[in-house]
Amino acid sequence: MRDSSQDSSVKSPFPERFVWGAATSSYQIEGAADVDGRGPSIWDTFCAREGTIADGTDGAVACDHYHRAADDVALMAELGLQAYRFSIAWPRVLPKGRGAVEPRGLDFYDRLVDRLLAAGITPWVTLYHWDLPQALQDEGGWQARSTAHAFAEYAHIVATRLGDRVEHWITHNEPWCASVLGHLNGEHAPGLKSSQAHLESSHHLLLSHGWAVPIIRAAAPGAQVGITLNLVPAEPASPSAADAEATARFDGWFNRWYLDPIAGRGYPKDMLERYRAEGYIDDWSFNRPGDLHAMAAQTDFLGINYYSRGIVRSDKVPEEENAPITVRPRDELTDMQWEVYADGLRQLLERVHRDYDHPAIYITENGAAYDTAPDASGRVPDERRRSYLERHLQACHRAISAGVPLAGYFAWSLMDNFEWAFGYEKRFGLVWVDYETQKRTPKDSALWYRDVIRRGGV
Ligand code: IFM
Repeated sequence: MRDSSQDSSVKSPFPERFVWGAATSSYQIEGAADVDGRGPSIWDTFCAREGTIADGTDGAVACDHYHRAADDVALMAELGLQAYRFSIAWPRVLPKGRGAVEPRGLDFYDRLVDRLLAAGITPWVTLYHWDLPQALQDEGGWQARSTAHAFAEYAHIVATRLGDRVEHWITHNEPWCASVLGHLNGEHAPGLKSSQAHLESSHHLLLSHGWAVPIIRAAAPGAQVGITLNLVPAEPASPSAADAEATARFDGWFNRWYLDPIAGRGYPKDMLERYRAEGYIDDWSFNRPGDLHAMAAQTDFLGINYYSRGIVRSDKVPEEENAPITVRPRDELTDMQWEVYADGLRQLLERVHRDYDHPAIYITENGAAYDTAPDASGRVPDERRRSYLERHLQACHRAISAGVPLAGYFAWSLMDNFEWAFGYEKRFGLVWVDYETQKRTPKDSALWYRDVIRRGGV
């Protein structure tokens, strides 16, 4: 138990009921891809395609969490976590995406929830963290409205089974990534590169979120339900009008396209005008009457994933005609080449609170990839991660002091894992994973985080 009021070394005590946790996702840690009736997901298919994953790997074994869940929960307890955010693998529960349920898949999550509760750790369930059943992709994936219907069925099945014990539900993780990286850039599964697919998929993701919220509430009365967005605060690279316009566009594309509909404002008008003026897509018929209303289902919280800021330079005017750049990234990058910019988190939180006024906000992911390995003594001295986390928690504290209803923080990630198109090369974990032996070693940052939790602040 913590008692920050008596610990004078805590300079930034957090509210008494603040939730301290860590997060993972199914495809990134579970492995056991062919075990207990799990169907193939779009990530199995994508990884099998030549050249999609930097180190040529996949999630077939990953951290083998499926077989090691009991030990992993014990580790979480040792680290003092109060909450654990994990995702359900849809193809474990419904191998074909809809229809026949695989009881062994559901049983796995049932046991996981029981183990967490027995260890005093609150489970936070994410329903979709990108591992769509391949069978649904074969019918059009998120471009098809039928996938949103299948998601509603899946949400009902999972919430009915776990809803007597799980009180915190997240419908989707980062619909920007699923729609942009998966359907526009082709960097993520299913690997499409189409603007039509981009907007169709984002529409059906948000629609399925809206449909799922009342379904979860009905199956799990009293549950807290929300969605997690990855948001990037954007700044113009110079004071020019061109950079201001590019920044507004970036913000609309990255942030407001998701924030606005779930807040009941529909799609941002300026973005609709831009897309229409540019002829970005031909066919808007996916947006049917009533959809925007459904997307705006009342939620209990917004989950935000924050990693870095965006500094935006226009590509619409020749460089020599634009104003000189005045804002540059700080000279501190993680292994993802993402700028470390902690105050962006404070700015983002204050902005989202001011503009959208959600009843509660949780940081559902924040963390950094650094490859610090165990030293000769077996210790993992990952000072850069510790410092990253500390500075971002200080930013959270400043936001709370400014009135933001920030109610919890989940470090990304509990353990090193499969970092999507980067394979196993990027390590975000608080816990080092030796992929040969599957040995877990808490890094210095994990031990530090344990103390932060115990003392209730940094
Ligand atoms: O690993 C991912 C996670 O799955 C979603 N959010 C960002 C993380 C780091 O890239």
